[in-house]
Amino acid sequence: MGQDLLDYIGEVSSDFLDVVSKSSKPVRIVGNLDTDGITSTSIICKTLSRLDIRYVVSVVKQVNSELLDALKREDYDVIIFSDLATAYITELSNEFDNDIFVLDHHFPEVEEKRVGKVRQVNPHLFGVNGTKEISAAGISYFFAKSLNEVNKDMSYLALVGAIGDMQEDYGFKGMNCLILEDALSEGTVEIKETLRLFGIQTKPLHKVLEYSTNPYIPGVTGSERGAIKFIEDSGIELYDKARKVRRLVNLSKQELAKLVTAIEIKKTSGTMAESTVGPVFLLKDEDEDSLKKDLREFSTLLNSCGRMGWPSLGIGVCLGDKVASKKANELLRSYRKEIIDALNWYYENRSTPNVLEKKGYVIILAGSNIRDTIIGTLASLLAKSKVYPDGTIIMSTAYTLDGLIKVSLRITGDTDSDTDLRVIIKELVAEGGGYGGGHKLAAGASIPQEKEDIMVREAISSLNKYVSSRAVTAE
Ligand SMILES: [Mn+2]
Repeated sequence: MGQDLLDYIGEVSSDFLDVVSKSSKPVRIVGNLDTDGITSTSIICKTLSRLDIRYVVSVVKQVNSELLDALKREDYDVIIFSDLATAYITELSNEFDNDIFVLDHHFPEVEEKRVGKVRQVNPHLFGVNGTKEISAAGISYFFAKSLNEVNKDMSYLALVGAIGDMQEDYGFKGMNCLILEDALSEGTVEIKETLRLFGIQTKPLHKVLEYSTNPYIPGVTGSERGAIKFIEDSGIELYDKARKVRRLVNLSKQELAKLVTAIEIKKTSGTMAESTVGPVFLLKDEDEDSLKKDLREFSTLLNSCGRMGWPSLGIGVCLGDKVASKKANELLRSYRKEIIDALNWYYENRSTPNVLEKKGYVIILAGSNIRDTIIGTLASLLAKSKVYPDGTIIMSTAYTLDGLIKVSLRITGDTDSDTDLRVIIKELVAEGGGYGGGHKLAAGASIPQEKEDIMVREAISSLNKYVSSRAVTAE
């Protein structure tokens, strides 16, 4: 599985050591702002520290011409990009004289593994699905492992990165399984079969049910009192012998079965509750109430660091810094609040020109009301909820501080469709200026604010065209 890719990573890592040994300067690392970017960057940082190689690191929202200009003015010999720069291979090769390593999994535009002094380590070039089977953290992990087997102890970080990029769906696929095997054999991670509700580690049992939106449990979701009564009615003790509120992970198999049955009965239709029983991945040595215990919560914690403008804290968390972890926990609380504020703004604006609801798509124009790093999360939440029918395209936009509009495209429901949202992004950028890219099911762009009217007009015509062409194919 992915052996060609692993062989190539082996070649690239010795190539890397070779160029580093000839340089007297630190290695320059540039990573992406999201969970996958933060974990992949952290894996590289620790790997270099272990090799006594100095480095300078930054975490950025995206590569653009300003970033490239800034990098050109710097004085380094070797640059590593993690979880970004795939769309800039040609520019990097033409305009830079550095030895460059691009460890990424976004869809490649250049087919060559090496262009001049730029090495491209990308799973897609080896027939490995970089959208579902390995993330940038996974690529960085295999890079780290081929430099030194001791780096296998960071396998769990690669899994956190994969989770951040939504590559975990009741388990892992493809090369992510190889990483999971390493984590299990290292003994860092254990798997538990339980209700896959969020907060099973950190939140009291009744709080987990109160906050559960998937499944939505009538009379329980959104009601603390309802949740407590529901648990008592199911015949499950809410408190342990020490009179402490229990957590979902503390329930026995029988109690878990009771709870699942109770949820099944409470829900009026479907078997959603049953399908929410599945594997959760836990860090063995982490405290029960730590936000790093459940790898999915770990992923959310890092994501909030990035989105709230503190990616360095995320790196600190990955490298095991206690102070960083404490600050990150506080940041997560503010992040959750901002997301709830964003959701409230959306619901309040549904019948205004700020939220254009059309056949097959929705355009959300948040302006300065929602932070540009939160708007994509709002779009993802709406895509996962049942607010719109399956197949609805959600386009959300918000202003950035540097005069741009951040645009995110998502689609509701089935993720295996033929939809390619990058097609629409390309048309928007062609008319409105700026730049864009992403994945088939999650794409984005940055467009100058003065082009907002043109962008909206173009989006409507492009989305209308797209929606009607899909309707024809469907028939
Ligand atoms: Mn990624």
